[in-house]
Amino acid sequence: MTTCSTVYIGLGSNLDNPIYQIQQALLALDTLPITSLSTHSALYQSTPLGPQNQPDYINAVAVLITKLPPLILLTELQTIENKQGRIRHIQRWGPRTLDLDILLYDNKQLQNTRLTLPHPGVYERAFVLYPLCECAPDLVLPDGQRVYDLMLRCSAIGIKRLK
Ligand code: A4P
Ligand code: MG
Repeated sequence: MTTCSTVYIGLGSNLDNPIYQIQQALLALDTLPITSLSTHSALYQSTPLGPQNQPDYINAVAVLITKLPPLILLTELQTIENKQGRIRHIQRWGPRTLDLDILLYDNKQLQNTRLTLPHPGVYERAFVLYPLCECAPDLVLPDGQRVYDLMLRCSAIGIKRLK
Protein backbone atom coordinates (compact mmCIF):
# COMPACT_ATOMS: atom_id res chain seq x y z
CA MET A 1 0.00 0.00 0.00
CA THR A 2 1.39 3.40 -0.96
CA THR A 3 1.33 5.93 1.84
CA CYS A 4 0.29 9.55 1.42
CA SER A 5 2.92 12.22 1.03
CA THR A 6 2.71 15.92 1.80
CA VAL A 7 3.94 18.06 -1.05
CA TYR A 8 4.39 21.83 -1.28
CA ILE A 9 3.94 23.32 -4.73
CA GLY A 10 5.11 26.80 -5.75
CA LEU A 11 2.88 28.46 -8.32
CA GLY A 12 3.95 31.41 -10.46
CA SER A 13 2.55 33.30 -13.43
CA ASN A 14 3.22 36.61 -15.14
CA LEU A 15 1.42 36.31 -18.50
CA ASP A 16 -2.19 36.20 -19.76
CA ASN A 17 -4.07 37.27 -16.62
CA PRO A 18 -1.81 35.80 -13.93
CA ILE A 19 -4.44 35.84 -11.16
CA TYR A 20 -6.76 33.76 -13.33
CA GLN A 21 -3.88 31.43 -14.28
CA ILE A 22 -3.12 30.73 -10.61
CA GLN A 23 -6.80 30.21 -9.76
CA GLN A 24 -7.15 27.76 -12.67
CA ALA A 25 -3.99 25.94 -11.62
CA LEU A 26 -5.32 25.50 -8.06
CA LEU A 27 -8.47 23.91 -9.50
CA ALA A 28 -6.34 21.66 -11.72
CA LEU A 29 -4.16 20.56 -8.78
CA ASP A 30 -7.30 19.49 -6.93
CA THR A 31 -8.27 17.18 -9.81
CA LEU A 32 -4.97 15.28 -10.01
CA PRO A 33 -5.32 11.52 -9.53
CA ILE A 34 -4.87 10.09 -6.00
CA THR A 35 -4.24 13.62 -4.80
CA SER A 36 -6.12 16.23 -2.84
CA LEU A 37 -5.48 19.93 -2.39
CA SER A 38 -5.17 20.40 1.36
CA THR A 39 -4.78 24.17 1.50
CA HIS A 40 -3.18 27.07 -0.30
CA SER A 41 -1.80 30.49 0.58
CA ALA A 42 -3.10 33.86 -0.46
CA LEU A 43 -1.88 35.22 -3.77
CA TYR A 44 1.21 37.42 -3.73
CA GLN A 45 2.38 39.95 -6.30
CA SER A 46 6.15 39.93 -6.72
CA THR A 47 8.74 41.74 -8.77
CA PRO A 48 10.56 39.42 -11.18
CA LEU A 49 13.62 37.51 -10.14
CA GLY A 50 15.87 37.37 -13.20
CA PRO A 51 15.31 39.51 -16.29
CA GLN A 52 13.60 42.74 -15.25
CA ASN A 53 11.94 43.46 -18.61
CA GLN A 54 8.95 41.26 -17.81
CA PRO A 55 5.71 41.83 -15.87
CA ASP A 56 5.37 41.29 -12.12
CA TYR A 57 4.47 37.77 -11.06
CA ILE A 58 1.58 36.36 -9.10
CA ASN A 59 2.82 33.63 -6.75
CA ALA A 60 1.22 31.24 -4.28
CA VAL A 61 1.95 27.97 -2.52
CA ALA A 62 -0.35 24.95 -2.45
CA VAL A 63 -0.22 21.91 -0.17
CA LEU A 64 -1.08 18.55 -1.70
CA ILE A 65 -1.66 15.21 -0.08
CA THR A 66 -0.79 12.67 -2.72
CA LYS A 67 0.08 9.07 -3.48
CA LEU A 68 1.77 10.07 -6.76
CA PRO A 69 5.52 9.40 -6.70
CA PRO A 70 7.71 12.49 -7.30
CA LEU A 71 8.53 12.01 -11.01
CA ILE A 72 4.93 11.12 -11.93
CA LEU A 73 3.76 14.20 -10.03
CA LEU A 74 6.31 16.33 -11.93
CA THR A 75 4.95 15.02 -15.24
CA GLU A 76 1.38 15.80 -14.12
CA LEU A 77 2.42 19.34 -13.17
CA GLN A 78 4.11 19.87 -16.53
CA THR A 79 0.91 18.70 -18.25
CA ILE A 80 -1.05 21.36 -16.33
CA GLU A 81 1.58 23.99 -17.30
CA ASN A 82 1.28 22.98 -20.96
CA LYS A 83 -2.54 23.01 -20.89
CA GLN A 84 -2.36 26.56 -19.56
CA GLY A 85 -0.27 27.69 -22.52
CA ARG A 86 3.24 27.39 -21.11
CA ILE A 87 5.84 28.01 -23.80
CA ARG A 88 9.41 27.15 -22.84
CA HIS A 89 11.86 29.77 -24.14
CA ILE A 90 15.61 29.52 -24.20
CA GLN A 91 15.91 32.56 -21.90
CA ARG A 92 16.34 31.47 -18.28
CA TRP A 93 13.68 32.83 -15.92
CA GLY A 94 11.70 34.39 -18.76
CA PRO A 95 7.97 35.21 -18.55
CA ARG A 96 5.46 32.36 -18.38
CA THR A 97 1.72 31.70 -18.12
CA LEU A 98 2.31 29.11 -15.43
CA ASP A 99 5.18 27.58 -13.50
CA LEU A 100 4.58 24.76 -11.03
CA ASP A 101 7.57 23.82 -8.91
CA ILE A 102 7.74 20.98 -6.41
CA LEU A 103 9.21 22.87 -3.45
CA LEU A 104 9.19 19.96 -1.00
CA TYR A 105 8.11 16.34 -1.17
CA ASP A 106 7.92 15.02 2.39
CA ASN A 107 11.48 15.08 3.69
CA LYS A 108 12.99 13.84 0.43
CA GLN A 109 16.37 15.05 -0.75
CA LEU A 110 17.00 14.22 -4.37
CA GLN A 111 19.05 15.46 -7.29
CA ASN A 112 18.70 13.98 -10.75
CA THR A 113 18.35 15.30 -14.29
CA ARG A 114 14.61 15.96 -13.94
CA LEU A 115 14.11 16.79 -10.30
CA THR A 116 15.90 18.54 -7.44
CA LEU A 117 14.33 18.29 -3.98
CA PRO A 118 13.95 20.50 -2.09
CA HIS A 119 13.63 23.06 -4.91
CA PRO A 120 16.73 25.31 -4.58
CA GLY A 121 14.54 28.44 -4.45
CA VAL A 122 12.92 27.41 -1.19
CA TYR A 123 15.86 28.67 0.92
CA GLU A 124 15.94 32.29 -0.21
CA ARG A 125 13.01 33.47 -2.32
CA ALA A 126 10.54 35.79 -0.62
CA PHE A 127 7.79 34.84 -3.08
CA VAL A 128 8.22 31.22 -1.93
CA LEU A 129 8.94 31.65 1.80
CA TYR A 130 6.13 34.07 2.69
CA PRO A 131 3.30 32.02 1.15
CA LEU A 132 4.92 28.79 2.38
CA CYS A 133 4.96 30.05 5.98
CA GLU A 134 1.31 30.99 5.65
CA CYS A 135 0.52 27.34 4.86
CA ALA A 136 2.95 25.70 7.28
CA PRO A 137 4.62 28.03 9.82
CA ASP A 138 6.16 25.11 11.74
CA LEU A 139 7.65 23.42 8.70
CA VAL A 140 11.23 22.17 9.02
CA LEU A 141 13.30 21.50 5.90
CA PRO A 142 15.17 18.18 5.44
CA ASP A 143 18.41 19.91 6.53
CA GLY A 144 16.82 21.02 9.82
CA GLN A 145 16.25 24.69 8.92
CA ARG A 146 12.88 26.14 9.89
CA VAL A 147 11.06 27.92 7.07
CA TYR A 148 9.86 30.52 9.54
CA ASP A 149 13.47 31.48 10.39
CA LEU A 150 14.36 31.61 6.71
CA MET A 151 11.37 33.88 6.10
CA LEU A 152 12.40 36.25 8.90
CA ARG A 153 15.83 36.57 7.30
CA CYS A 154 14.34 37.22 3.85
CA SER A 155 13.39 40.78 2.90
CA ALA A 156 9.76 41.26 1.92
CA ILE A 157 10.69 44.14 -0.37
CA GLY A 158 9.16 43.49 -3.77
CA ILE A 159 6.34 41.23 -2.64
CA LYS A 160 2.79 42.20 -1.75
CA ARG A 161 0.10 39.94 -0.31
CA LEU A 162 -3.14 40.43 -2.21
CA LYS A 163 -6.45 40.65 -0.33
N1 A4P B 1 13.16 20.62 -12.12
C1 A4P B 1 14.15 20.24 -11.26
N2 A4P B 1 13.70 20.27 -10.00
C2 A4P B 1 12.40 20.67 -10.06
C3 A4P B 1 11.40 20.88 -9.05
N3 A4P B 1 11.66 20.70 -7.74
N4 A4P B 1 10.16 21.29 -9.46
C4 A4P B 1 13.37 20.68 -13.58
C5 A4P B 1 9.89 21.50 -10.78
N5 A4P B 1 10.80 21.30 -11.79
C6 A4P B 1 12.04 20.90 -11.41
O1 A4P B 1 11.89 23.94 -15.27
C7 A4P B 1 13.09 23.47 -15.83
C8 A4P B 1 13.32 22.05 -15.36
O2 A4P B 1 13.51 22.04 -13.96
C9 A4P B 1 12.15 21.10 -15.59
O3 A4P B 1 12.22 20.47 -16.83
C10 A4P B 1 12.25 20.10 -14.43
O4 A4P B 1 12.66 18.82 -14.89
P1 A4P B 1 10.92 24.82 -16.16
O5 A4P B 1 9.67 25.04 -15.36
O6 A4P B 1 10.78 24.24 -17.51
O7 A4P B 1 11.76 26.16 -16.36
P2 A4P B 1 12.01 27.33 -15.33
O8 A4P B 1 10.92 27.37 -14.32
O9 A4P B 1 12.25 28.57 -16.12
O10 A4P B 1 13.37 26.92 -14.67
P3 A4P B 1 13.88 27.07 -13.20
O11 A4P B 1 15.36 27.29 -13.29
O12 A4P B 1 13.34 25.95 -12.40
O13 A4P B 1 13.23 28.43 -12.73
P4 A4P B 1 12.47 28.66 -11.39
O14 A4P B 1 13.41 28.41 -10.26
O15 A4P B 1 11.18 27.95 -11.43
O16 A4P B 1 12.25 30.21 -11.47
N6 A4P B 1 10.20 35.80 -10.25
C11 A4P B 1 9.11 35.93 -9.47
N7 A4P B 1 8.84 37.10 -8.86
N8 A4P B 1 8.26 34.88 -9.28
C12 A4P B 1 8.47 33.65 -9.88
O17 A4P B 1 7.66 32.73 -9.69
N9 A4P B 1 9.94 32.30 -11.26
C13 A4P B 1 11.05 32.14 -11.96
C14 A4P B 1 11.40 30.79 -12.45
C15 A4P B 1 11.98 33.26 -12.22
N10 A4P B 1 11.57 34.50 -11.61
C16 A4P B 1 10.48 34.61 -10.86
C17 A4P B 1 9.64 33.48 -10.69
MG1 MG C 1 9.96 25.91 -12.82
